[in-house]
Formats: sequence, structure tokens, C-alpha cells
Amino acid sequence: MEMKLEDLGYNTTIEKYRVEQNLDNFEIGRVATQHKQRYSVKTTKGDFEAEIAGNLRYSAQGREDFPAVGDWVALTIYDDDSAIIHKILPRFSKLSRQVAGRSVEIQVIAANIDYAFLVQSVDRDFNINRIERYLTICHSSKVRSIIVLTKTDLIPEQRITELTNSITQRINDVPVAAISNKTHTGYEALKKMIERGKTYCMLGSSGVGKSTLLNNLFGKSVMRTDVISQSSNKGTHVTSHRELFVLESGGILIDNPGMREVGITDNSDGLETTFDDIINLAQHCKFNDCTHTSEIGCAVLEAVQNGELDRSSYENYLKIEKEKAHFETSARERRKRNKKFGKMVKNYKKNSRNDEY
Ligand SMILES: Nc1nc2c(ncn2[C@@H]2O[C@H](COP(=O)(O)OP(=O)(O)OP(=O)(O)O)[C@@H](O)[C@H]2O)c(=O)[nH]1
Ligand SMILES: [Mg+2]
Repeated sequence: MEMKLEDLGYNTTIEKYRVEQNLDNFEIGRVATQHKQRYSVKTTKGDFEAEIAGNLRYSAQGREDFPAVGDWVALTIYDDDSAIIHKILPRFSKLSRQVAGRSVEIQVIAANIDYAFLVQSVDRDFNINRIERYLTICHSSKVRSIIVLTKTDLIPEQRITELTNSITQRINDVPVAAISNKTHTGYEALKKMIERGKTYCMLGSSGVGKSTLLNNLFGKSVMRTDVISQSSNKGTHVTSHRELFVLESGGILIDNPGMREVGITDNSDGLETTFDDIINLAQHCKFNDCTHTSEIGCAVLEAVQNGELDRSSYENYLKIEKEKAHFETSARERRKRNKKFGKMVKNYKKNSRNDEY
């Protein structure tokens, strides 16, 4: 398939970035996969295995400064088909999360994403609290969401309606698609949501059918799929890397390994957007610094008590809000520590120079 940059998701915003950054002498491409420090990049001339230029590596301050899947990059292609990435174009959106086990390190899941498919299967994986977590991440990353319920072949039709309704009762303005990867029920509706030139990233737990869906939409088994044995293979994910695919029907899809936890790394208003009902109610609280837990005249608590606000949604909000506050404090402390360390290094350099003379 002859590839145009537009098929890869190129648009006027990226073109503006390219012009602003004076990148006329470079090829433009999009990162499709990453393995350690090697990247597979899609260009109009084909796919290239690329490494990053030394100055890009040395100027990087953290993981976020390295190319991620979905990134637009400026590269040089050599005659022997090797390529060097010189620059990452500014990201118009960035899905990131906390690295499991550590409190503050951030990992970029994918860059320049238009929509996230929030994939949950209708069996034991189904959990609206978790959907709200993903929504919080997506809102703060400027990524729109589409909720995709899979494995509908496992439950009666009426139950599907119940589950869908329970979502729309709590979550406004996010489309829900209910599909079966086995019978392809719901596929037509889902395909209609996929636009040419837009990028979609699969998010969800392991085993919910992300790769199966991608393979079916792509029309070929490009990602491995498998049954995960819960007892013997606890916590193993079938997919272990991210990869970007361009659909022939238009649309760009990124498969992603299953996520075990959805940590909040939110410094922006993702939480406020996800729970805008609560934020609106909070404006009527008696106290400006109301924590919505025990205060007199709290409009949020009142709404929970009279059934106007869903109690589980309220409790989930408090939990995520606490995590957000914790994340912000840790990030602040880390910045302070880094600053102190930077000063120490500077002083050390100054002193050692003094010693020399
Ligand atoms: N019955 C049924 N089984 C499905 C459906 N979708 C996927 N499966 C099965 O679920 C298992 C896991 O599917 P995968 O596509 O590998 O799941 P995944 O979300 O990619 O998992 P990770 O890569 O580990 O994150 C496979 O055995 C699939 O055949 C579905 O709609 N219905
Ligand atoms: Mg998978």
C-alpha cells in the first residue's frame, strides 16, 4: 500500500510544527514501534529501523524526551536503509501514566492520539470506577474517549443493555460501543466511529480482546492473541509491546499491552472534566475549601444523600482526587530535590575548577 503522510495521520497542525522547526532537510515519519533504543518509523518511502541522534540522547532529561509510539519525527535516511532520528516534533497530545511501582516516574504510553478506545470485557473485567480512571487520564491528555465493551457473546442481550445504561447513567458524552470479537456483532457501528487520518489507542486490562479487535479491523493477524491462564500464568500479558497500524479503510490504530493499574499523573483538569457534575455541585458548597467529606452545607454530600449524585461515582472521585494530590506533592518534592542536586553539582564543578588554578 502506497503510504501518504495523511494516511499516517499527518495534518495541518503537524505541518505547522514542521515549518516552525525548520525541518526542510529532513524526512518526516511516524514512530510505529520501539524496542529499547531502536525505533521502527513509517514514512512515505517505507518503514525504517532508526536510531536516535547523539544530541537527542544527550539532551534528554527523562523518559518523556525520547520518541514514543505515535510520535512524529524528523529523520535522515541513508543509502543502506538505516535512519537516524534527529528531532521529535511537538506532541499535540500525549497519553502517559505512572510507571508501576514507582511514585513519580512518568511513562509516555503513546503520542499524538486523537481517541482512546477504553476496552473492557463484559465479564469480570467490567468496572465503571476504572473507566472513570481512564477517562481522567484521557481528559488531562487532551485525548477523546470511546468506551468499547467486548465479549458481548458471553452474556444475554438484556444484560448488555443494562451494562451500557449503567455506564451512561454515570458518564456523560462518551460514546459506548458493545462488540463481540467472536461474532463481530457491533463491528459496523464501531467502524463508523473510526475516521481516516485519526489515531486510536487501545487501553484496557490484559485479556479483554484489544489485539483480537485490532487484528480483525486490520484484516490480518498482526498481533498475537491468547487465552491467559489466571492460575499458572498470573499477571502475564500476551502483548508486550506497543505498535501502530494503518487500516486500509482509513484510521490508525495502536495496540498496547494490558495495564494492571491505572495510576493518576494528572497535573491538569482531567479529574475536573471527568467529574464535572461534582465540580458544578461544589460551587454551591458553603465553604470554599470544602473537602466534600463531612462539612456542613456541602452541596456534594447533599446530592449523594438525596440520590441526585451516584454514590460510587462520588467515592471514586474522592479516591482519585487523593491520588492526584499525592502525585502532585511527590512531583513537587522531586523537583525540589533535583534543583538542590543541580546546585550541588554546579558548586562541585566550580570548586574543582578553583582547585585546578
Ligand atoms: N468470547 C470472546 N472471546 C474473546 C473476545 N475478544 C477476545 N477474546 C479472547 O480473549 C483472549 C484474549 O484476547 P487478546 O486479544 O489477546 O487480549 P488483549 O486485550 O490483547 O490482552 P493483552 O495483550 O494481554 O493486553 C483470546 O483468547 C481471545 O480469543 C470476544 O469478543 N468474545
Ligand atoms: Mg494484546
